[in-house]
Amino acid sequence: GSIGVFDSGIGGLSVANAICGLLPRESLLYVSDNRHAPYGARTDAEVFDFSRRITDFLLGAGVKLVVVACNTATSIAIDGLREAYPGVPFVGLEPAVKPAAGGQRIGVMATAVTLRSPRYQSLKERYLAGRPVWESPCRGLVERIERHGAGSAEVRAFLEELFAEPAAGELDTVVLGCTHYPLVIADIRAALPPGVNVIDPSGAAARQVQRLLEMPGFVAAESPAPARHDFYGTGGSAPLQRTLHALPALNAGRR
Ligand code: DGN
Repeated sequence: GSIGVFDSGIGGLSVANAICGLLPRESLLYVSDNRHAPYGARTDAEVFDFSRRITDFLLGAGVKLVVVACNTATSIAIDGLREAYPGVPFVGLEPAVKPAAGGQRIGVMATAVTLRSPRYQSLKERYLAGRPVWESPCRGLVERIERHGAGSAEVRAFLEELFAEPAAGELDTVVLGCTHYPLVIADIRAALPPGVNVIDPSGAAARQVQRLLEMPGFVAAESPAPARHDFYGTGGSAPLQRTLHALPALNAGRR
């Protein structure tokens, strides 16, 4: 079986790319639910329903593990998914608050849904209690990344303006709490002063997948077979196509 990965759009490709870098023999099946994006603008019930339908599709295609490569869907749906699919291993994505704890002036970029979710609130309580944290729902950034991609004038202008907010002044640590943001990490770094610690959780998520696959019951991918990477977009594939060009490792296994 392959590894199932889904997001509301192309954001989860940042996670898929990290998985592929760490586990190059594993095949991937990726779903971009761009017909229903952005999830940040949906009700909790809708996000849960989309997540269930995608999980059904992935399991029907024989995946051995499901990566919820979307902070928004994780914060709303992962508990319900684990309950609804007993025995299916799920890996979720959450704002990497713990590794940010060493910072003095911490910023968290995530969707509004993630920022107000009890899961994020309790992570913050646990690791950053009493510290001032600058939070931005980055309204419109996911759409700009989907539409225009990394390095575009639209994304760059958005980030310049975002970090020019007085409240964002002198950040030394920035948490990427939405899987779309690592796709534009170079633009984020360019918009910040040098030396800011930008935390991308996709490597940690990939290691979590690796740990799960090492547990008894999983069959390791066979070495001679080349890994296969399949991508579906529920609302068309243009953003996927464009983004995959920039991710050669994923592109190489594309069928
Ligand atoms: N990529 C999703 C996340 O990590 O939260 C958000 C995209 C969206 O639908 N707003």
